[in-house]
Amino acid sequence: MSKVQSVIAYIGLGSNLENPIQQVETALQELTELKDSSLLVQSSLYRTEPIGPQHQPSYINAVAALITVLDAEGLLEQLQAIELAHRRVREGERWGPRTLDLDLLMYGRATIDTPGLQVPHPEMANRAFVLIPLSEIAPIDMDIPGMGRLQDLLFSLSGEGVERLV
Ligand code: A4P
Ligand code: MG
Repeated sequence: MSKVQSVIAYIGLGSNLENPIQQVETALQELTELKDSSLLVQSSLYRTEPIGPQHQPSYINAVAALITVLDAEGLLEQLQAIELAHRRVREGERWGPRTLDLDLLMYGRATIDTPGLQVPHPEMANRAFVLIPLSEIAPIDMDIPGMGRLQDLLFSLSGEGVERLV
């Protein structure tokens, strides 16, 4: 029998429409039911100021870690199916409001650069709404391929506009 190769993947969750707290909590529940995967740990929820167009509601963000035997493309497919189930319509302006956005932030130590999938997520190093929840659940000195250590990225970032919900 061949050995199963499991991978740890980090998922970013975001919502700013139609009861965002519930959208994110439901999505976390759905991640626990993902095939060939198990949810290891999830961060707190955060209320965050929008990046991009400012004329949109604040977001609820969180980050989760999964252990999975899906390949990266298969995992993205599963994440998009959850987005669809949250009735997300994918045609608004770039970085505009959404009921649910699931980003594949990291897939083990892989670097992927195809038209449909870039990993690590190209914007994650610039985003406090990703790095702050990530630092709750990942080793603080984790190296993010091509981007640097989590602690250094956090240090050069303002945490303004990111408030942890209790
Ligand atoms: N895609 C490529 N790489 C990935 C990846 N690593 N994870 C492709 C997920 N998808 C990936 O995504 C468009 C295409 O990206 C997908 O079809 C997939 O093949 P999308 O989710 O439809 O588009 P999008 O989310 O509108 O665009 P983008 O550039 O991914 O936006 P982001 O980066 O997700 O940012 N402000 C706050 N405070 N909090 C937020 O969560 N989110 C955004 C959206 C803007 N401002 C925000 C927040
Ligand atoms: Mg996205």
